[in-house]
Amino acid sequence: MISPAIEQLMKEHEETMVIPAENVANVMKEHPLEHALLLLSQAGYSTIPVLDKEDHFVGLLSLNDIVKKMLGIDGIDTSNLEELTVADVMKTDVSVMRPDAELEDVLHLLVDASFLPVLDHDRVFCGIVTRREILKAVNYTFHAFERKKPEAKVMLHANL
Ligand code: 2BA
Repeated sequence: MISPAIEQLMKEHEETMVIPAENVANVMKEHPLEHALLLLSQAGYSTIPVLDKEDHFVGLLSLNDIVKKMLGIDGIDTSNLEELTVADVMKTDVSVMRPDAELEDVLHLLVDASFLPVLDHDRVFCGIVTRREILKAVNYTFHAFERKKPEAKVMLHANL
């Protein structure tokens, strides 16, 4: 269990921990793979969320998944992408989180995933929590804990 004093300090970063949906690059599952390749390259990220027309999260698309489909016997062949859509190559077995997820669970999941899609109870995509934002909050917490030590200790004792 994470100590309440530490959790309280981490919560001071709560607002910036989630990158809201409107700032997250995404693709539609119906997009042709060629178009998705263009979007991914322009966004500059290695993996981005896949949504349906109602903004439900349906999976993740990575550059690696597309490149694998482009590999022919004679090397790279983009014509292999013509017949395929994002839905044909996206990963659907993905760790996700709710907006009110426990910090401890989020930290555990971010050991293996570089970001977690945040979904509401209808699986509508709300944004992502990235390792980077969490590490920034952890960094802040380590420094703030030292500065606020007496205050934090009182909290720790009060919650024991
Ligand atoms: P990657 O694309 O593999 O990026 C790994 C790390 O490289 C990122 O970690 C970030 O620190 C840096 N980075 C890559 N592209 C960047 C860019 N265009 N601008 C600024 N920094 C960039 P995190 O920030 O922890 O992100 C973890 C993963 O979350 C990223 O992995 C990407 O798959 C996804 N991601 C992050 N922000 C995103 C966004 N706005 N839209 C879509 N996906 C995003």
